[in-house]
Amino acid sequence: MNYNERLEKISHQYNTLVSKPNSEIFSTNGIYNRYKNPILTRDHIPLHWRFDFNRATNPHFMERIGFNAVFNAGAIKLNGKYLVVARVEGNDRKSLFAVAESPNGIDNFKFWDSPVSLPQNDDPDTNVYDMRLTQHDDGWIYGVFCAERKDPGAAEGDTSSATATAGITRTKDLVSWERLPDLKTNSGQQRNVVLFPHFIDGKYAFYTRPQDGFIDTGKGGGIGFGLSETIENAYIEKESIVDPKTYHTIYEVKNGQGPTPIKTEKGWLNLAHGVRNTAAGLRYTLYMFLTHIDKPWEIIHKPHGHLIAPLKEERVGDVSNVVFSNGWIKDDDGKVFIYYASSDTRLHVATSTIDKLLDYCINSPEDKLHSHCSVKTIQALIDANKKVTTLKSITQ
Ligand code: M1P
Repeated sequence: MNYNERLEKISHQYNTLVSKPNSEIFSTNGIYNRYKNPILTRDHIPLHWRFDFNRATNPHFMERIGFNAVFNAGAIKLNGKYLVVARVEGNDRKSLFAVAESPNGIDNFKFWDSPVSLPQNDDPDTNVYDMRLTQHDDGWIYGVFCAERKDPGAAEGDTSSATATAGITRTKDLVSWERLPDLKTNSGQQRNVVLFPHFIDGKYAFYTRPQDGFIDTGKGGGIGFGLSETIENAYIEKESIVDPKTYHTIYEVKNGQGPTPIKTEKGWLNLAHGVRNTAAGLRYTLYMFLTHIDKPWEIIHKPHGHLIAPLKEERVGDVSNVVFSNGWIKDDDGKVFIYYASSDTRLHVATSTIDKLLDYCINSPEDKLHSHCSVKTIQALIDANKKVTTLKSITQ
């Protein structure tokens, strides 16, 4: 194929993909609906980020800059548009942030003209990812993300060890970003840090995830909570654990807060990821809990197990058996758009409502941590159902 033929074919494929309608899939669990197509993949990356369109310098119309994946995205609704700040990973393994916009939250996501140009501090980061967006009481939209650097204490020849800290940036429009110093805590490292939207006792409040190492949380772990006097030099002296990692649960190895919690009349809805080990490696699933309206560090309801686990094609990707979420949007009518990524490869949406998610959190049984207790919970439902006429009518 010559330059013109390739240009025409690739442009046609791209335009078809980014304007493809999405459709809701029937949900047997009734809690949320998945959608037929991922909302963003590496093929959604604009062609002018990838190809040199100059015929003289690129006569074969070849791709010059390759992208590997689009996944874990922060989300916000601004001026009527559904916006995600996605983790875009290049073929060079570097992640960056890029804003994509949709008119309805479920399809037609298109990246803005350029990726986010994130300012650097005195100690430049090597890699950045997983931004959580928080519209704060102070008037700014904050992006808190993982900033990764080579471990300065790594032994000679160790070219893998890294450190993770929480980077902080703020904006009013997702176009211009101001970089603030990274969060300081007394834990070894931090990932999955989320800024709470309100001041607590006049202080900035963060969900944290203290960890001893870059991947292993060690004696740290669990979703933590702590306060900082200022955001310009954020420092948390003391973290308390809101939701600890726990033996024989879906968050046995580690867990992390997902997006900024959503305020409801009955408390704060929280979405988090839990990680357990298997013979096939780590398995990441998403779970929920409800926290006290005035004490967002106190769990008041927590359903057993996962809400979303990798399903069918979601199970396979660069890091298989993973679902991860760091963004959701609540609409004025109570609809909730949950943006979740599968296997560190692509981004999806699932929809629900505040009513359904509250019902799920409040009325699903909790994990009683033993098989024999699970049997009792199931038997209680069976016994109750025996008295219900709808069950009688379908089993006759
Ligand atoms: O690869 C799965 C996820 O691993 C990390 O999450 P956590 O710190 O909880 O292990 C992150 O790198 C995340 O981006 C990634 O999706």
